[in-house]
Amino acid sequence: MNKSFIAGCLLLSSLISIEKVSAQDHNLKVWFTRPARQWEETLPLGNGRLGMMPDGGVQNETIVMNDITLWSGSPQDANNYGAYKRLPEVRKLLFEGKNDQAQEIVNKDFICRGAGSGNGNGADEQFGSYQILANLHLAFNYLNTDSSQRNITNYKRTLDLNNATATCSYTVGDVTYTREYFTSFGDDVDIIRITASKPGQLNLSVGIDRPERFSTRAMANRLEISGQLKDGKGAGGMKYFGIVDAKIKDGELRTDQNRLVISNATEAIIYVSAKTDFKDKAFETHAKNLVASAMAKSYQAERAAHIRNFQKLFNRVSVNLGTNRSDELPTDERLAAFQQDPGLDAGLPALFFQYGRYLLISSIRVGLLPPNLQGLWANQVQTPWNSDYHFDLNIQMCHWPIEVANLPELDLPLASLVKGLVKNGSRTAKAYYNADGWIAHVIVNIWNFTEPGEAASWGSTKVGPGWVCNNLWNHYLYTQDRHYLADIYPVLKGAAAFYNSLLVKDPKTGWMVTSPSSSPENAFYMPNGHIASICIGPTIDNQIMRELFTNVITASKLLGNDAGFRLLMEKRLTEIPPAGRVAADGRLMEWLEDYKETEPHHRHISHLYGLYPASLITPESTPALAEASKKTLEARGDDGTSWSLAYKMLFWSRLHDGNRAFKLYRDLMRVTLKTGINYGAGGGVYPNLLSAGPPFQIDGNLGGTAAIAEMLIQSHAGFIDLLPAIPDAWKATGDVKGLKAQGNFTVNMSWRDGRVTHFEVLSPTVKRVKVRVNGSMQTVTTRKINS
Ligand code: FUC
Repeated sequence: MNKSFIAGCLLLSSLISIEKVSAQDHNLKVWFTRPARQWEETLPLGNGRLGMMPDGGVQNETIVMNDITLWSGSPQDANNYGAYKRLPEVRKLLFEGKNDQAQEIVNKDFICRGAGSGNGNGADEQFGSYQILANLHLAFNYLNTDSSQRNITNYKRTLDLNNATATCSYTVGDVTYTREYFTSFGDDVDIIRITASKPGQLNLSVGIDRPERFSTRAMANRLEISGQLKDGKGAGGMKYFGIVDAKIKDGELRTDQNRLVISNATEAIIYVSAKTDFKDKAFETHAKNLVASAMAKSYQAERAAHIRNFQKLFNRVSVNLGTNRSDELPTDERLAAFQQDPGLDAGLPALFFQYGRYLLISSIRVGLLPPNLQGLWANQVQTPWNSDYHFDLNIQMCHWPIEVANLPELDLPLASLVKGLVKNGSRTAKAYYNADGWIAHVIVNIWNFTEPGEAASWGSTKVGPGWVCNNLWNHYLYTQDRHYLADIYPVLKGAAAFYNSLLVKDPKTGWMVTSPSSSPENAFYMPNGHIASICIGPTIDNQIMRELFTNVITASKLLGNDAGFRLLMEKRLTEIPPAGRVAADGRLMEWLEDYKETEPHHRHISHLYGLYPASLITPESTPALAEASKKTLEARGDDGTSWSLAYKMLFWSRLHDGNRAFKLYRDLMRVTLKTGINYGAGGGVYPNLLSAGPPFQIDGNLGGTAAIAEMLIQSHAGFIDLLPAIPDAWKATGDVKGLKAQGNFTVNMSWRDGRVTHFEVLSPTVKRVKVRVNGSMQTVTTRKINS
């Protein structure tokens, strides 16, 4: 058979599968038959800057509004400049095995000055907190309806992922009311259209407020809200400004006190525009211009522009994992049914996967900020952990699905954030470690905070620069964009230079190891029974350096620069510890010494960094380390916070155990309504499918999305692996279109009984690429696409 004939068959088969997929995709809905009882049941809308979460209340509706730039706090210098002088002392104690004494010094001198994150409650400190922008209140009355008929029927509340629009409808008496909400990807405003099925039946008032630091005023039939947050220094911090305006059909629009009052209308379209002064001195004018521009268009034109722009990204990928008989169930009931029999609803994981893509598009705008711990959705002034950028896993996990899920441009705001940290991070590197390069420790905010946190046990971890460089590098691996590589090279080099400066020679092993360091958030028993976190050469540092130094070498060769630094990196690779070592009990060692951990089921499993996101450990290239990784996971146990469940799904996918990954996915789909901070077992999702640590953290959604992709396709080991970890539950039949593989390849495939029946690989120029299909390695020719 000649090649073009094969390509033709593949093309035809993929076209057939595309049709099947799009039929399936119409069902991408999260929906309920009652209003939300708490925020965690509301529906998230977002356009990368603005967010909106309507609760669908019939009498009173609260819509939580957000702007991703709205932070309290301010830039600061909390470095302890003398710290590095105590390094020799700390290092000596660590070499002598006196980790607890070393930790005392770290706890005193190697932390930030001042309040730091405020123990995760930094809203009033200089660190600040990401905050709610406002609550929009809609109060309805149904006066025209006879009170005996005021029962509510046909209630339905839906988020449709296909068009990034929420709706809510219900019937009161003989009038059906419909609300449609979207955060426009057109004119960058929030829009709510409310209609009554009979003329003149719409009566409502609209108000806007926030828990603190605001004033509202009504003028010319519109509302304005404005205020200034705390900067943590006793002066004024970030300013914000918002407008609520409306267009009505029939009836009357007026203002009363600080509310818009709409009477006897048939339709009302409410526009909310908001801006902050984050990098925008003319924010008030810009907010006004946005609302004017949106209101000058017809509702249908604005809605069409919104959907068109959203779908440019969203429609790149289709996923069908088999039967989804539960589409007809409201999402809360569907989640309950899934726990009973997860095999019956392959539509839920497909929905969850696309929900992750939807959340990424909705919470990231190119040119602005990466998603924070809650994406951009927050209903408090003091959000959990300040909703900051946690650099010891969380921010990185949020970016893991981006490339494989074919949304590469959404990786760029993280690269910008990291580039913006280099200046402060270099100052911090000098202050604490007299080091070259840059470091950001665990807690990072929009004010470029790079200092350690306020306690040694969690706040002085050093994985941040290397781990985030893994994300930056990943964008290059998938896109092959040389300009981008040249742009981020100084960031990668600066991170590598930092680790290089932190190395000392361990007299016991002869290896060059980081000192002082720690394995993120975990602690161990010393031989004397004392507990410590501070150590030398934790496994994750060794893995991160091995990966980062290798990437810097590769980049410098590709870019033809820095031969001297490259030589140093090559030398270091021969001097640092290996990517993993196996302990007497068969597990991968978390530390250089075989310490016993204080929490055997700890949520972080940082020493498996080499398995995911790095590719240092694979079942094929390092079978012994892969086996030790399995033992490690078994000992750690399956339970944990939502992000920990998602991470374990990823690990098992890399170990090619699809059923175990699927079991963890089922655990991740456990419903909770709890909101208190949890560090242990019991993570899951809220009824609206947002991940519950608890509290709501978006990392569990995005980590879970990455894991579902990882079960279907992998490309980290030098070839494209199709269905590397497909669970029994998805084997019967399925197809995907548009997933990406490293090397800028796009993959379409379908399968039956767990075996790939058709596939094709596309790329901008025709290439030969290795693909593992149904267990056998093939070299295939790609089909050319424009991209
Ligand atoms: C790390 C994790 C916690 C939580 C916090 C935001 O500290 O250990 O579980 O996710 O980040």
